[in-house]
Order: sequence, then C-alpha cells, then structure tokens
Amino acid sequence: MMINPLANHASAHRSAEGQALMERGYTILRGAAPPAFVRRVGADLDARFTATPFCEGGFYGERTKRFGRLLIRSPLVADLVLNRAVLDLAELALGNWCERIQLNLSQAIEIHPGALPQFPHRDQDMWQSALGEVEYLVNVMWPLTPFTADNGATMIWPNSHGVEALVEEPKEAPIVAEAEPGDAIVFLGSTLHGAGANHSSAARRSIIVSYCLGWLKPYENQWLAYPPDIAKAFSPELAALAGYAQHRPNLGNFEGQCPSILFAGYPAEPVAAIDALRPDQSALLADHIAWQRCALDEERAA
Ligand SMILES: O=C(O)CCC(=O)C(=O)O
Ligand SMILES: [Fe+2]
Repeated sequence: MMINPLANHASAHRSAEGQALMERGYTILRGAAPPAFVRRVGADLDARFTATPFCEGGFYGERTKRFGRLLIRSPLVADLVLNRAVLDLAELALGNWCERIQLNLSQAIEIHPGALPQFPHRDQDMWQSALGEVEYLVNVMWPLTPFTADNGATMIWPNSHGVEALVEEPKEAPIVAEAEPGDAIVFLGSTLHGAGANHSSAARRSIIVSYCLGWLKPYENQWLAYPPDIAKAFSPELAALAGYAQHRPNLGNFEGQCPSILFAGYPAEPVAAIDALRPDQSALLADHIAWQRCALDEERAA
C-alpha cells in the first residue's frame, strides 16, 4: 500500500543516513543541531527536571524522571522538532503508509546514577497492529548531556527492525549509541532498543522527539498538550505536526473542518462540513457523481 507517492522523492532516500536507517534500523546524525543550542534547551528544561518526581513502574524506571509538552517548556524545542534532516528521515520511513506524519511525543528523560538498564523494547508495540509490514514510528533521541557507555546511553540492536520484529531473539548484539549534545540518534519504531544502565555519578539527560503515522493515536495527546490557544502561536508546519491538520480523508476534523479553524476561537455560528478527500477518492467520487447526473438526465429525457 502506497498512500503518499511523494514519499519516494524525499531527499533522505538517497542520503547515506536514510539508507542506514532503513537498512540497519538506526542512524546517528552527528552535529544535526549546534551543540550550544542544545545546551540552551537543556538550560530551559533544568528547573522542570529538578521539580519533576521520579517515575513509577519498571518500564519508565524508578531512577528516571520524565516529562512531556516540551514545546511549551522551551521555545527552542520547536527547532528540534522541525529539524529538516530529521523530518526527511521520518518522512522517508513513514511516508509510504500515511499522507502526513504527526508528532507522537516530545519527552525529556533524566536517568539518574544507579538506574538499571531499561527493558529492551520496540516503541511500535504501543499499537497492537500488524508487525513486519508497516513502520509506525520514528524516534529521535537528542542528548542534552554526553551519552556514554557508562551513563546509560541508549542501546540499539542493529538489524532488529522490520520483519525481524517477528523474531524473538535479536541476531546481533546491541550497540551503545554514544553521542554528544547536537547529535540526533534516529531509529525506527520496529528497532529493539532501551536506555542503558547509569553506572556513573551524574545524571544522563536527553529529549526524545518521535513522529508517527498521521492516522494513529499518538502516545502523547497533542491536542491536550497544546490546546488551540497555545498551538495558534506555532508555525503552520509545527501546528500541523501537533494535530492541527486533517489527515485525508477527514481524520482529526473539527465540525467537519480543519481543526486549525479554532485558532480564531470557537465558531459562534454553525459551520459547513467540507470534504477533505485524498485525490484518488476525489476522482472516484467525481466519477460517481457524474454517473448519477447522467442517469438523472436520461431519466428526465425519457
Ligand atoms: O532513554 C533512552 O535511552 C530510551 C528511552 C526509551 O526507549 C523509551 O522510553 O521508550
Ligand atoms: Fe523506547
């Protein structure tokens, strides 16, 4: 099934990083953002890290802190979410299965000394759907502090993606995604991974930004994280990623229209529901309506 023919033209398709992502299940974009910029993002998030309680439960990790809604925690996060090289990779991996991608989550993670390695997992397992055929998600880890083997850098199992998700045991040993602020660790939703153990004496901080198919239920409820009064300040591209765009046909509409109409306030008067169809559906519909009109004309002429 190819929903979005434009996906094949993504420039990432021809890049070495695009090839690595699709062939090995992950790639690391070195220097995807200026390190000083990423450190400023870290500074913006600092107070929130301190104030946030430790997570509960073995998956999140009890020596780990997490919080979401990063687009309101630092205005700089928008630039990471909209990073062109990253978006190209996300569109490359997901474009065959949807017409537009959406933001699945933005989450800050702090892994404290003494944290155990995280349960190795595939992020796509949050959706109970067909495996091995469709990619649902692309994950991007932006280190805020250096990622080392000692402090809990993400572990990634190369070549564990795609149909390999149907196989119980990964064929290869994991790699440790050592990286610096400014690097972007990109991996597929079908790639086995998990945070490493933190054996160091300092916390490991990072941001995850993930993108998923535009018709899926995202992990973080974007409309609640960024209600219209907040999202109206976003650029159109960012607002669309945060759910203020329909996924044709008509998914995510408000009163039959694009939810971005709410940026002007809730409509005081009733509004018309307007078709938002894919071109193939529009063409089928146009044929059908033409046939109906013809039949009606013939009936009248008889
Ligand atoms: O923090 C990390 O390195 C990985 C976190 C992760 O995979 C997750 O929370 O789903
Ligand atoms: Fe994960």
